[in-house]
Amino acid sequence: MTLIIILVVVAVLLVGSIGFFVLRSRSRPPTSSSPQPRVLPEVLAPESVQEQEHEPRGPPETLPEQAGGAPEYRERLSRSRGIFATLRGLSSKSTFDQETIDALEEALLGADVGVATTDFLLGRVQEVAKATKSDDVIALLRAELLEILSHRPDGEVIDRSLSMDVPADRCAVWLFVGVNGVGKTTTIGKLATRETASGKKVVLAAGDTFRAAAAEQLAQWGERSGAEVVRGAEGGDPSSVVYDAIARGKARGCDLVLADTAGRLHNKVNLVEELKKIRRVADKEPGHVAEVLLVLDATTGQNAVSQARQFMEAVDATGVVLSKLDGTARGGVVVAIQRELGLPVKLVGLGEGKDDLVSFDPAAFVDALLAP
Ligand SMILES: Nc1nc2c(ncn2[C@@H]2O[C@H](COP(=O)(O)OP(=O)(O)O)[C@@H](O)[C@H]2O)c(=O)[nH]1
Ligand SMILES: [Mg+2]
Repeated sequence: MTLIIILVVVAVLLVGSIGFFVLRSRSRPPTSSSPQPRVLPEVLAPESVQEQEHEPRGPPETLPEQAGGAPEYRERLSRSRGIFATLRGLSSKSTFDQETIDALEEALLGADVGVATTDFLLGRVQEVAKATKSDDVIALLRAELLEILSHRPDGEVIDRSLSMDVPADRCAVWLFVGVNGVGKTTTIGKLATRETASGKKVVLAAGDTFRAAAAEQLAQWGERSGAEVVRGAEGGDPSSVVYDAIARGKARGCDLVLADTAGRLHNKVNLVEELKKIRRVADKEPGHVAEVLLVLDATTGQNAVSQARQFMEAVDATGVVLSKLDGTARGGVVVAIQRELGLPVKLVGLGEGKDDLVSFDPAAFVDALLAP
């Protein structure tokens, strides 16, 4: 009897442990020998208007006031400057050899000047080096970059001024366009600060009605800068908001309306049509569109150039604001924008703070990259 009981207990234990091992092996994660589903990277169409996802947020609150006002190009462009370190190191050499040419090419491509403009610059620098028997690669590059950044191909000096040129009794409107996340609202906030400080009466039009948070972000900049903000309902008609802002501005004797727009809609055609409509409406009495500023994000490098081409088809931009030049090594894109698009880069963003928007200064920019 005892023997039977022992046999039954052993049998039960045996069956239990087999069941346990079977279950365990089923729930084990697949080993390297088991095939895994491959996750393919999402392919982005290069020619589509790509937007950068972000939650609109208000101006940074804790930024220290800058002691000297405007930020320093050299300090803010330290990452792009880093790309030119090898080239700067070669500048004192007394021969213009293959090593120098390779370092030049590497620096230009590394700073996202782009293939076409890099080829152009390599050709020009070598040509001038030969003709003048010069071997100072930094001096040669500096001169060529300044030429591209200061003159149009027809030789005319590039005009970077922001126009307030409007018919009598009209209110000047500066319209800001560009994809989501590039820095339109922040640029408007910084400009509102600058223009109100210079004595202008400024009204901000919250033409990005896509999300309530966008108008809220603009409202915070309005509060900070002392500019009045006109906003509509979420999902409302952006043209009406812009028109209301102009009418309000006109009634209160304002000098300038800065109009924000949404960088995204359900599709590209809608966005383009919407922008055209806003422009038409803003140009009606009592408004007059004096600037259409295309905001591009420097951290997107060459993609900013293709984005710009698409916007230029849709709206007649009068200039570019290149944001986020700080904190990116891709600062060379400004050279490609200037040379390949023929649109003046009027303003650059060197940080998130209210004083971090400056007029584009080619000499300060080039020296930030190349000066010892
Ligand atoms: N570092 C840096 N950040 C910036 C600059 N301009 C804008 N930003 C940031 O970029 C983000 C998107 O800006 P926002 O103005 O909301 O873009 P919008 O969607 O085009 O209106 C925000 O977090 C801004 O603070 C800049 O010049 N430098
Ligand atoms: Mg915005």
